Amino acid sequence: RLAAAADVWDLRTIAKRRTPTAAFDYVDGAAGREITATRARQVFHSVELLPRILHGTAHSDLSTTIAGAPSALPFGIAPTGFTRFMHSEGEIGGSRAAQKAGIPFSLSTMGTRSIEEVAAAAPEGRKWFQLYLWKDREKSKKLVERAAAAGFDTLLVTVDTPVAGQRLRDARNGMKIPPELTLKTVLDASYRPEWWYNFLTTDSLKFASLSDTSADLPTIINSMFDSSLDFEDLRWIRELWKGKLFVKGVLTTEDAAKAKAAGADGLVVSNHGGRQLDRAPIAFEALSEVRAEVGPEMEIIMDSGIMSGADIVAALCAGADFVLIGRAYLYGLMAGGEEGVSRAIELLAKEVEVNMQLMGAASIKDLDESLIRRRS
Ligand code: FMN
Repeated sequence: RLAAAADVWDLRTIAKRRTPTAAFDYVDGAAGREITATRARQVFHSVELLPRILHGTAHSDLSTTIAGAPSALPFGIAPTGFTRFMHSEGEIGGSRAAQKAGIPFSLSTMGTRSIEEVAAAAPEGRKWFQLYLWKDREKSKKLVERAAAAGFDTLLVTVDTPVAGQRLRDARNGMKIPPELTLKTVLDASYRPEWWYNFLTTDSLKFASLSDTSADLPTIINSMFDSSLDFEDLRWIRELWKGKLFVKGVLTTEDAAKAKAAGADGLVVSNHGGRQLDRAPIAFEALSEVRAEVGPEMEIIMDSGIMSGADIVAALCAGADFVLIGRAYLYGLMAGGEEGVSRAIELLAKEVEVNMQLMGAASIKDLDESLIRRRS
């Protein structure tokens, strides 16, 4: 079944069938009217990739370096919370698939496996840790220290979540973490017995950093994290973390300049997949001005809206050094655990490769503005 999935959209179709509505919608949905999330995908439809004929590109090399170390592919896995809610293999499946593919895996502060468990699952893989700043600063400090001790090489500090975005699908579904057994969830589950079997027979109901009481997501996020976070805090984290540090959630040139001044090694230009501020700018469109602001040396990672290898190629041409995939990987996870994530990575990698060959690009560094054209 996974082998028959010809692209990430096919994995999404399988995921939808196999996952309870509340879990699928938590992944698939976004904030408000989902305007930013929708545009984040649509924007790629108006980018032309320019073919170069008779360019002698027999082979395209997809490997690159990011945050001071190699990656076999120009994309990695974005940090996502509550991943075992999507599939019982959760972060273990994701990190193993990433290790196998030779790409970085990012573990979220809201992850459902511990830093040490992920390190043990993928000892050879590159691991990044995503930090949300806790109200209790000691907790943040301890997490950062544990990530360093466990061999995580890069810290992503997410700054676009001072409060939880308003995700209307979750509100309508009455989505709770861990899920509550209600008539609605039990009925929904009767269509997806395998998901519930996996969920109830592993220790999936226990989430790493949370209590066992069931609550909706805004309550969880707003009670744990500090909405008064500012650039002083970023400087404090910069002092704590000796590895590479990227600020995740930058969309304007002003913020890019401030993050650089605060000592960030790189930026993740991202609108959180449209899950935070609906009507926020589109990451892809922000790329060239952010690049112009911070200069060619600072590394820029882009995410939000990536569903195909063509999207990845377009982002790299527009000024990103690297791309993260959020939902594209989670659709794979929901469709088939670790194997599904591997399938998503494989499909995207093949699409990147074929596009590069058709565009006459032999390596990732060949991808630049001259190979795309934006149509209005
Ligand atoms: N970003 C974080 O920094 N921390 C998180 O805990 C987190 N959880 C997420 C959970 C889900 C279900 C999804 C879909 C995204 C989450 N994100 C989180 C955002 C992703 O890291 C990434 O920015 C986003 O998914 C990119 O957009 P895309 O899904 O269109 O690829």
